[in-house]
Amino acid sequence: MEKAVVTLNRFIIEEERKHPAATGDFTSILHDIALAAKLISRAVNKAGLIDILGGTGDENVHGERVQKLDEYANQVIFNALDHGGRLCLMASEESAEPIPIPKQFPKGDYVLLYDPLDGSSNIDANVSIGTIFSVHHRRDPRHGDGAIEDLLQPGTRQVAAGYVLYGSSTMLVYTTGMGVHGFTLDNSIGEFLLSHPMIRIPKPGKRIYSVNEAYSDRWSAEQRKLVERLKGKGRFSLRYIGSLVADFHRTLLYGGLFMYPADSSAPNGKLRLLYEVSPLSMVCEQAGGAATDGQRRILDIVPEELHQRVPIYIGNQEYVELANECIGG
Ligand code: P6P
Repeated sequence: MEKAVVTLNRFIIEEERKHPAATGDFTSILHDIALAAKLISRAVNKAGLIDILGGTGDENVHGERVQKLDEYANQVIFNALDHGGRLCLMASEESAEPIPIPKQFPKGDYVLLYDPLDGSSNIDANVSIGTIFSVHHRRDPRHGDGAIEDLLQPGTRQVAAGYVLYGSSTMLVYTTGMGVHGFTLDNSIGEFLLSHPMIRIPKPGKRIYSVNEAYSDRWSAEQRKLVERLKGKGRFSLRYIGSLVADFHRTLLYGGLFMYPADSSAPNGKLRLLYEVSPLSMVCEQAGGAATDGQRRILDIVPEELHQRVPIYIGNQEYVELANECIGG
């Protein structure tokens, strides 16, 4: 008998059956995220063929040049999730303010925060890029529109987190707190199929450290000491793609330590807490790894603003603990 082909939908429904409290809301949210991922994957894979490369000339809230695919991905995710009646508010890296659910649609009990297309500066070079998402339950069971406090929640409160990697294949990796599961898009049938059940970060992890060493002149003495200590632990390789989802996915599957530290020009690092670092930290912890800002567990950090940045040390526990020792003192 051939092994059953487990689609994302089948997997989510089977997971939902294990949890009587599950209302099906999350099933619907993940289904809609998967639809958006398929549409973005199609556009990313065609990017070289249609005039969608290059900038729009516009800039996003962070003053970064917005690539056309960024805009497309941002719109696709909003359009896939604005009408399902499960969300009461959204937030995107591409939008300065929270994104309300259009008044003609019902409001639900969850909020979605997302980076629609991270690593977009790599689009023209055909380097893997990704979407990152984080789902929280609204803070209190009032109904109607959500509010900023529904978005500013610590990572420990995430009900789901994950990412989509648009690379040699398109993978969706997510967790709802019961392990990490990876699905690979089979374009011939348009389905995400379970390809990596219960992902665990290898222990011991490969001796890989991942950081942009070009900035070492701007690092603290403690950061420089950490990299020297890592190198001193035996032959390490440096791998840095410069696309967060790709660097994180490699760290999750091979082990190692990914870092985006604070430095003299970026006192809180570059990566955003709510829709980049926090969801990836939940995935990493659920796979047996760890994630800190050099001192605090990422998931414990209570956000103060929507686009807040944090330094990140994420990967094998032993390497993250070494980072805490060096950075946190
Ligand atoms: P740097 C891509 O622009 C990004 O936001 C992340 O995907 C990536 O990890 C980081 O920036 C790379 O930044 O400063 O090393 O070029």
